[in-house]
Amino acid sequence: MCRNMAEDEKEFQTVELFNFKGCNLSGIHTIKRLDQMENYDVRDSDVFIVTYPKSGTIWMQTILAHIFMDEDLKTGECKPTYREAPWLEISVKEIITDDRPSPRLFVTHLPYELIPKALKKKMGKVIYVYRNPKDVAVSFYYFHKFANYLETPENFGAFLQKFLKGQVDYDSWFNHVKNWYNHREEFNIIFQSYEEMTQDLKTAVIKFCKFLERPLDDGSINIIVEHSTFKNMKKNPKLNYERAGFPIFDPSVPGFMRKGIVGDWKTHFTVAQNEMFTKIFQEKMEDVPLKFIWEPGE
Ligand code: PPS
Repeated sequence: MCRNMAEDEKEFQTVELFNFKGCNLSGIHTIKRLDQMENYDVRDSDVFIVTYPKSGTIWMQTILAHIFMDEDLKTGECKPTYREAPWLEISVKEIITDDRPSPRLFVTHLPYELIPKALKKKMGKVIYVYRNPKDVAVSFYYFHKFANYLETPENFGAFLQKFLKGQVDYDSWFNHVKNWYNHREEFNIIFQSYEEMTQDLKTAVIKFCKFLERPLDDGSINIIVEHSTFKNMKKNPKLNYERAGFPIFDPSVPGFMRKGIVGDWKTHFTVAQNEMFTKIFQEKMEDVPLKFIWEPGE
């Protein structure tokens, strides 16, 4: 159920979505903050991790925090990664008057249309991580059970319909990926597949270091890869978000670090759901040449 919201700030009270400039968003957001972010004062040294939800955001937070905090690498000591690379559009007040030293790291799920305008003039750097949308849908389904600010789905089939129609926080997966990709010339941007990170994380980390002009020796890169495995992130409270956001999350439900695998959709989609999804994907994404990996080892 979507509704229009008055153009003012509000507290989170409802699981209903509201529409902001054409994008469905959840009650965790405020209009005031979204407006502020469109004109955010981006520095050329800023680095933005951009993802649709459930596409590997906190994984990238961990990797980039480690790439830039290299003196902490040996001990693994760092602030929680949601402090090292805070959310642009969600109420961490410090972001408004953000005087962190450069380079500042940010994460955001904002669609192309709502991103700070300065980024579109090639200010800052963007790493856009995308994941196959069948696994995104499954991960997002469980996240709806975990996050109290999102409507608990009746069942997976009902959720999948909403996901396909963009009746979820941050709207349509298809529009998100397509619009960021189609406007790529406006940004300093690289695209990274989640699945390729699961296959060869070291190559991905080397690619990030090169793009970010942050040369690290092989030993440091190996440490980053080791700290960023699913197994190690899951047991590290500074990396796994265990301490972030309570009470907006239900601690009895698997949270941010759920399974971290490729192809979980195969145990959730019926044959009919898969056929329908594949058809819609092919229609909507035919002009987007990004490589999608649907199964392990593909
Ligand atoms: S959020 O809420 O949008 O910020 O979630 P996000 O971090 O984008 O995505 C969560 C999914 O990413 C998986 N994840 C990982 N996979 C592999 N390796 C590592 N290190 C890793 N860290 C997080 C996490 O398990 C979620 O996927 P699912 O399929 O739900 O397990």
